[in-house]
Amino acid sequence: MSFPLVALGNPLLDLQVDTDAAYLEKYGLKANDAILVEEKHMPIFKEVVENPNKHIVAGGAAQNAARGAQYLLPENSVVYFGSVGKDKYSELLLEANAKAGVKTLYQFQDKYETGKCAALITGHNRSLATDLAAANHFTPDHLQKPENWEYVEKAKFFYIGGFHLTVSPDAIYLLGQHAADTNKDFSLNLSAPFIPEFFKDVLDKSISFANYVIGNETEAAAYAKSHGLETEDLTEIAKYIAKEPRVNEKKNRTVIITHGLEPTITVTYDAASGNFDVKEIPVHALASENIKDTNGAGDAFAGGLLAGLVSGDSLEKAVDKGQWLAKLSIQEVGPSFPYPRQAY
Ligand code: 26A
Repeated sequence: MSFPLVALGNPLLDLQVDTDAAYLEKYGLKANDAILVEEKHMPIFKEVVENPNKHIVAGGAAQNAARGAQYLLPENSVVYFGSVGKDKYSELLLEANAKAGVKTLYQFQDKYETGKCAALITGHNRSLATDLAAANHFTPDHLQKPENWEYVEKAKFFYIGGFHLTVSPDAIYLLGQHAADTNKDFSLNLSAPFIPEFFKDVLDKSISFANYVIGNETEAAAYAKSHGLETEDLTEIAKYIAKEPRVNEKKNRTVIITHGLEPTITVTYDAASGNFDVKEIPVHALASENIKDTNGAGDAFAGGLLAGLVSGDSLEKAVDKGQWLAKLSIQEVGPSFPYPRQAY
């Protein structure tokens, strides 16, 4: 029982439904985006629940990645932290994590319901509208409880969902400082354009602890904009992120940017030599007719990548595991993986 990987994020239940452009427009949503809901979006949840064609599946970006990483890793490899309500929704999430083999260490809230995300699918796009509810009330003292901190101390690798930047920066810094002090790996996902756009300072501080930063092309573009970079070139943006200050100067930083069906870009900045190592790694394309939906594709990529990195694979192989797992996940409904387990 070693549990090398500890992940932190917002546990959510996904209420997924196929819809159309008119419905998204009615609520001012973009086809491919992730937002936190405002009052005007609240009817969406009732409307999705009442839809006979809805799917209710375990979600939460980092939780999906945790299940994904455990899919490829030996038993008892992944621990997940987040905050939920004491309700049937959290029971469902616990069940999904148990099935995937993820050890779940939730903080339970008395006064709030488990968070939910309306995953509105149009073609190969997904619009995610989230009501964090209990997930918004995670506090760092939950990590510090001796029975939980034990897992932090045992871990070798941390993964933070960027979405959690809106919830508990102090929990992220606590894990980041621990990783820096003990020379462990610390990874962070940018998660959505609104994170670099509206949480720039928290993001910069979180990145200072990270030796792996993961994102996609729209998140990289939002990062470039919020940091005043005069480039839209993904490799240049990745170089900038890779070179930002590091708390743990013993580890170089690698930035991994996915780009749909275009090759994944990785940039590692070697601080000692001042050189950048740039790689382009092809994706595992899937015939369009075999795609069920892309909800959770990025999380599956992150999960496979983490599994590879935790196992000590080369960066190329770890990225390939990410591509492989993303390809499996987009053939399932929602952020899910096929069972019985397939071998990489
Ligand atoms: C704070 N927000 C907006 C969120 C999320 C989120 N996970 C954490 N925090 N908004 C959407 N998701 C999750 O992203 C997955 C797809 O990548 C959804 O629950 C969905 O499973």
